[in-house]
Amino acid sequence: MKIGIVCYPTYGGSGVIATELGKGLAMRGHKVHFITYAPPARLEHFHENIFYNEVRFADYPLFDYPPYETALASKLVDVVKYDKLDILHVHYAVPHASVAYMAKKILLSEGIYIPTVTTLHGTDITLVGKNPVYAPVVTFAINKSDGVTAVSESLKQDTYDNFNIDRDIKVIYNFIDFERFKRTNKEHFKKAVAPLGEKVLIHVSNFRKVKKVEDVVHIFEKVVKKIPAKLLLVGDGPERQNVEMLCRQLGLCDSIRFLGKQDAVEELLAIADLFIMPSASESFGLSALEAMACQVPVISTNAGGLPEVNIHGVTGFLSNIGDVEDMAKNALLILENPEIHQKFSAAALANAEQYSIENILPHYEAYYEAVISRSLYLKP
Ligand code: GMT
Repeated sequence: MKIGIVCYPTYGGSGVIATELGKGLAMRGHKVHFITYAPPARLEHFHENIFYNEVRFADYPLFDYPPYETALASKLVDVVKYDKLDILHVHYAVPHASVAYMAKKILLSEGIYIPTVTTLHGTDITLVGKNPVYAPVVTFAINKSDGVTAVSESLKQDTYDNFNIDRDIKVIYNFIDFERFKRTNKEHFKKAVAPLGEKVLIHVSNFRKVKKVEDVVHIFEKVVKKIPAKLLLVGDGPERQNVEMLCRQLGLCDSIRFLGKQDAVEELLAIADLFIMPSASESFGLSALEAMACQVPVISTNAGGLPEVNIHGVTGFLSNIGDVEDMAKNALLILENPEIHQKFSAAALANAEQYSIENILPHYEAYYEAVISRSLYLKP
């Protein structure tokens, strides 16, 4: 198949999944065209089946904001037409689903039918998309996609609860490349971070409010009162400064390291004893899955799709949003008991294995084929 992939090229989970999906499809012989405004963060290497089409903006003094949607729709029309794509897969509904619809209509006026698939990732539904500022367009565009997928059962339900959706949504879970995310021996690195054998807690996110990074610090404060520990905070975003201030107020600066955005997250996970994800909303929790693949148990909230990924009492523990007391208690239970830790680490890996790219990617291929054959009769 010739597949067009639209996503945000930044560090967000939707961009990661879209890019890894495209890379995986290219390895399986499909031609994959990424159509984004910058090279996707995880698109590091050349592959003969991968093509990168940059969306360019024509600036004009009248514009306070460059018209991203118009530029993207025009680029989609161009790529679909000249590279003869079979299907267009857009990730994150806002604004990609409505842009795909616009491109589809333009192409139809020229006698070309391009089937579109929209993958709902999380905040496009739970936060941004349901805002009345965007909701009518998001609802319309989801209903007009030829195929719609969501990354968890919880997100599928949230979509039905928040929007007037009259079509089926297929759940295709996030996935992981075990070639990359696996526990490796990084003892030298662990010694540098935790020279006295302290336990290493880790949090990875884009530091948006929804991630509740301040709760990570509060949990850590309770843990470090009981056992020697260090906290690694990986990622960057709008809340970072507030979190830094909180660490200073609590006098924890010596025990907490802000590492900023990191490419080789798996190397950091390889020295971690526990992953903390206290999100207020999380459709799936890809970074928790990455941790589990590296045999790191997870302390998380029970928000959104997290209970589908982090199995309570097996791969980690779930608590109510904001219940830092409970999350700290659970963290200590795992960290203070080597046998429990070992059991949870093994279970984390075992549970993560069902989400391997080898297991999940064929679901996307089959879904594309179904969508394409369903829309054959729509071809002009
Ligand atoms: O919140 C992020 O890390 C980014 C965000 C996105 O859409 O780019 O991630 C969402 O999509 C990921 C991939 O499907 C999911 O694993 C995350 O759980 C989801 N984030 C939220 O729902 C807050």
